[in-house]
Amino acid sequence: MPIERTLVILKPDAVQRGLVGEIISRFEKAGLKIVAMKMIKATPEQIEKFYPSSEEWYRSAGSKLLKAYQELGIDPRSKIGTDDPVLVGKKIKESLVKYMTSGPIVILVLKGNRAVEVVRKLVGPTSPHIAPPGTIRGDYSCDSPDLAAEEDRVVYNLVHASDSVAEAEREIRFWFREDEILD
Ligand code: YYY
Ligand code: MG
Repeated sequence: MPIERTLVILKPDAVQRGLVGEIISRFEKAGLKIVAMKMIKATPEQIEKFYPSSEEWYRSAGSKLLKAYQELGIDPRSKIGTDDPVLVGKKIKESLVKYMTSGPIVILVLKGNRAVEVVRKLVGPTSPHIAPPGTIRGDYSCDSPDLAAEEDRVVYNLVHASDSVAEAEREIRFWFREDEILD
């Protein structure tokens, strides 16, 4: 069945910059249906639990940042004090907690044909400076990992989107009761 549900979070920078309508509109125009939505100010405990604390997640996020530094010609040790992917991933998670709790967020469940993959495509790659024009991150941000590191934070990339069908179901259950999701 190609009909899927996926979880999207409009992060504090999207809300603060007044981009909520603009971003939701892109998902709607692509044919996805909003089946649940709420606005909250997340607690550090919620964000800590929402992003996995597994070595696999740390390594994946850390490796992505190390690759970005390499492409930008930057020595990771000068920016974040280590080049160990797992340690870098742990630092990313700490900064993510600060970022995601810095203001209100909007959480949505979107439903549609191959929703997980389609939403990731509309959102674009993690770093806005690489995200192509036409993607949400590419069109509304030019942040990059080197700039973020100068200011001791993660990249402000406006949107979270689930990256697999299994993760999407876990993430949806994390924020919504089944009776809060419409069909
Ligand atoms: O799925 P996506 O949001 O594109 O990236 P993840 O690897 O899941 O990381 C989650 C979150 O962490 C990312 O949106 C910003 C921050 N981050 C970062 O600033 N730099 C990285 N190299 C990896 C992650
Ligand atoms: Mg992710």
